Amino acid sequence: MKKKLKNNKVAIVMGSQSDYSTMQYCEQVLKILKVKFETKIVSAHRTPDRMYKFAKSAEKNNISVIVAGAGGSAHLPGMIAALTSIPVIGVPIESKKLKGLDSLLSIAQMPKGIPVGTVAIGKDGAINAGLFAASIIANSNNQIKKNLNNWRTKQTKSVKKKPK
Ligand code: RP5
Repeated sequence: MKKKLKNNKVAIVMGSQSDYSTMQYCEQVLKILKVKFETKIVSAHRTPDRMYKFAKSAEKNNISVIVAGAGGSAHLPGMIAALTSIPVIGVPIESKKLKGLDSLLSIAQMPKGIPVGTVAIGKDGAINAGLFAASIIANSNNQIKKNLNNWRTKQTKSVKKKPK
């Protein structure tokens, strides 16, 4: 069955305002690739009702991919993934005490049954989450596929043959 074109939106969520300095890089990538997105603060432990409502209504709100950034004992991506079958990409936020290793392990080490795609800790992860989300959308949207391929071609061309 062909996916309806309107199902092309990415939701970027994060556990705290403090995560935005990292998650803004995901927004930047989606803007460049002209992927529609919405951004929200949704915390699994501080606003559990908001998280539940967000995840349960994501499909009817035409969300096709969820990017969830969280730090510390980062259960947000896994909790959202448990509430919806929309693909969830988790971005481990760099935590102060353990430098994000705690976030990475709690997102990546999901027990079998509920998968969460996991990217690198911090800015690189947020950028790759945007690219990953765009590549999922590109499966059913030729324009986004074109934008993504152009972006990659540009990246390839920007690599010099010799160091200065
Ligand atoms: C998590 O706790 C958030 O994802 C954030 O990374 C971490 C710390 O939050 P704040 O204390 O900075 O609000 O919920």
